[in-house]
Amino acid sequence: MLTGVLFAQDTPTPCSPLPTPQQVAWQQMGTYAFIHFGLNTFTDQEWGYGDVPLEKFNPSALDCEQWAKVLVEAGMKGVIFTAKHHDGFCLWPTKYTDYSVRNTPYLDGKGDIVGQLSEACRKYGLKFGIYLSPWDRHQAFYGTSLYPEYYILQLEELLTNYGDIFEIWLDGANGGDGWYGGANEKRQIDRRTYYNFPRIKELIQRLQPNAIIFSDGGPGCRWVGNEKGFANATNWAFLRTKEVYPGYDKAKELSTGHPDGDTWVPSECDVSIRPGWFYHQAEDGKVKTVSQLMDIYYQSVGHNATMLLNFPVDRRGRIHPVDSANAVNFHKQIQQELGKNLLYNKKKAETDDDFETYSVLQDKVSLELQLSRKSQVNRLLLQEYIPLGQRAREFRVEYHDGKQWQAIDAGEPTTTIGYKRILRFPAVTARRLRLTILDSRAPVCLSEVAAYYAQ
Ligand code: FUL
Repeated sequence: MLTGVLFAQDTPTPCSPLPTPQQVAWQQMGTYAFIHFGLNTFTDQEWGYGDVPLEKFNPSALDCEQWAKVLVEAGMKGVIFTAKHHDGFCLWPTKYTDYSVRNTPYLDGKGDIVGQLSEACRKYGLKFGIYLSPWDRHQAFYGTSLYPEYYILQLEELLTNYGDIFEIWLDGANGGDGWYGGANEKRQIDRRTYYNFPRIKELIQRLQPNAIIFSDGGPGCRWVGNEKGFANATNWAFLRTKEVYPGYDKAKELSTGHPDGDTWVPSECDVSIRPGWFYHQAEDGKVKTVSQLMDIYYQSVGHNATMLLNFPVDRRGRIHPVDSANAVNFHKQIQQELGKNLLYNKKKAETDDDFETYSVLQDKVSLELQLSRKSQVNRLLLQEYIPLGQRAREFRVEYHDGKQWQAIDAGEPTTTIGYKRILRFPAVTARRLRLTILDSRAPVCLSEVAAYYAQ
């Protein structure tokens, strides 16, 4: 029954807030990697205090191409690298501090790991991003008006010398205490104002206009409010941005977003493949399994977010074999589970596997979907054409059991869709499925709907 379904030529009015073209391209990446590596790797720490001697940094077999090859095989579309973590140690030979790779034994101080990784990314077709910790437990002048100047200069180096940057990660963490040039004390800053985020944003937009700026409140994308890798089933790509700042005290809200938000700030789910962000030998037996990674995938990418999967590079300077095996098998499992779309039909906008074409669904009018043959089905993927906004508030999916329509119970609320929503449910056997939008902000532009049988 196609009544009430309009076609692409009747272009619907956009429904604000809307994403920028850069945000749409970013969202389409789906999965990309984080790499945490630095002095902490050699001291078994997560948050270095800022006083670790530089002699400690000496990876024996560092190979950024090995990282890139593993990440490509694991289906990652880019990588964000900890150029500087909270301990203040810089993995590129910055002009602005001695506390960098330039003064370590690694390659007699000639190394530049930001450079080596950005080149490997170019060679293997990965996008490259930067994590530059605002909190710095090394510098004596952290907390004074000098530090924000230092931060801007470092950012400028990173944004100028290493090619295209797809994302800049502005971490909201600040635990207060640190070495601070030997002061060994606690320093509190005003998280809302100290770093002068409007100036940082202006610099990034000037030097790397396509870069997505991550922070608790965006503006490019937002933290999802936890480090477990999941977004809520109900997940809006909107925030009331004026309320949210890096270090936001109501982080739980970020897993759902603000349904009445005024700005497009989609969520990113950051999670480590191990318990820690940095490498610890004691965690070699605690690498997330394929099935754990799949759960995360369905609750991040499948919940209208992206998945930022961290790889703690080990003391040799390599991704550990267990991490790479699990990540590569995870990618194979996604391809196996979501490989063959049983609804594929190139004559219909919503099943032609082309994001740019869509059908417009009015509330409470059912869209019937014909499978290529009677089959078992246990996954359903839905996509809204987000350049026109995120619209669905609630929907229902059903299958025809030969006699009547039966509800499909996905075990979670079928509320928002957004860029991508994937439902998992116990297998049903059907030839026909039915989708009904029950409530929406405006008629839903359904870019794709796909059904799969994951074995
Ligand atoms: C947090 C940091 O404190 C962790 O060390 C890690 O870098 C994580 C991705 O972000 O805020």
